[in-house]
Amino acid sequence: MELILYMFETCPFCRKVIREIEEEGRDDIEYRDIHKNGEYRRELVEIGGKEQVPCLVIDNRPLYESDDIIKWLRDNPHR
Ligand SMILES: N[C@@H](CCC(=O)N[C@@H](CS)C(=O)NCC(=O)O)C(=O)O
Repeated sequence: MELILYMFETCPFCRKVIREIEEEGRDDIEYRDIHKNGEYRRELVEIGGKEQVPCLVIDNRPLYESDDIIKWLRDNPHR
């Protein structure tokens, strides 16, 4: 499964999600910082339809909302 988190560093909702990822000790998620890379920003809008972070893209399907992302992470632990 391909997991990509679109984010930027100072976004508090992103930090909340990243804290969860770190607490779970996951290494299966690629971070794409939309403030550091314009290509990532364009990708996010193309995949998700809006420039809102955090967005976890799960095999090309966008999941917005930090609480929903955290719930998904807990429901789908990395093995
Ligand atoms: N309710 C959302 C809020 C996310 C949010 O407001 N993110 C800000 C950055 S800190 C953003 O992307 N704003 C741009 C937009 O919503 O278009 C969540 O919990 O994920």
